[in-house]
Amino acid sequence: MSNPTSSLFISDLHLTPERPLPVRLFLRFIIEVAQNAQSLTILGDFFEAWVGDDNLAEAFNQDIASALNSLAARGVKVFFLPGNRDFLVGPTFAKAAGLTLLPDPTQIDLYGIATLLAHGDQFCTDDDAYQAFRRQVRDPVWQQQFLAQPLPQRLALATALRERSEHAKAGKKPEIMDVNADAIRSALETHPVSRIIHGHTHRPARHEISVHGKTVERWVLPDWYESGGYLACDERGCRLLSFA
Ligand code: LP5
Ligand code: MN
Repeated sequence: MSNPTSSLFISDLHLTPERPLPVRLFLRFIIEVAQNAQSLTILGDFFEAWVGDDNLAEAFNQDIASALNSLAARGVKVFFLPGNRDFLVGPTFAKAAGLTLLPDPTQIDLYGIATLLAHGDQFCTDDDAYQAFRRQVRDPVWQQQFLAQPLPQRLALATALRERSEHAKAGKKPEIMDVNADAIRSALETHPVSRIIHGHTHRPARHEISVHGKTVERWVLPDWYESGGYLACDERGCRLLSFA
């Protein structure tokens, strides 16, 4: 389902030259699906790790930015809401890729339905170690200090952090890495929407929540490790579709 009146949502591709399958899938997805849509919104963790826009010097990142730019050139609007891997994406990348950056979360009107877009990590409030880490790396002063370090040092730090993260996750119960129901309800108090779309947990599904007697649908996007997938929305509603 992709036509000039549908809006597509993807997340958690974790693109890196070290994992060619998702890269190939994404480049095909652009030509076969996204090119024919009205918009493509990336809900974070598009890159395996983004250590600063000066890393656009790397050919791989240039190629990805150009691929995204081809959509803008065809009139497809592209939006990017960052995740926990690529929250340092900035205006230089946005310009190179022809896209618009969105804050996390962002409320939109999607074919008349108030919809909240988020990466999803902020809802995983049972994961205390992660939330403490998140507070540290989202601090603007900390980010400035990080970005002031030479690029090779930042890349090495990101690799070390990825390893620590994988090690830490292996020792966590799966349920603490899912969203917390109260965190979702609290987001719905601030943003009284009828639909939430997010990624991060890699647990693609459609959930229904009842809030003050109103039904809210929560769509969770898939990752792209073994096959791709996306949410396609139009005036009739949303559907999760796979792309292999
Ligand atoms: O990413 P994913 O899905 O595997 O796991 C996340 C949480 N992990 C992270 C870390 C990222 O994977 C690494 C990001 C690297 C790129 C960023 C570059 C720019 C910043 C560079 C900073 C040096 O987000 C993981 C969650 C999981 O989601 C599920 O929700 O559990 O959280 C963790 O694993 C965090 C650990 O529990 C705690 C980590 C402590 C590390 C402390 C080091 C602090 C030192 C920082 C400065 C060197
Ligand atoms: Mn994530």
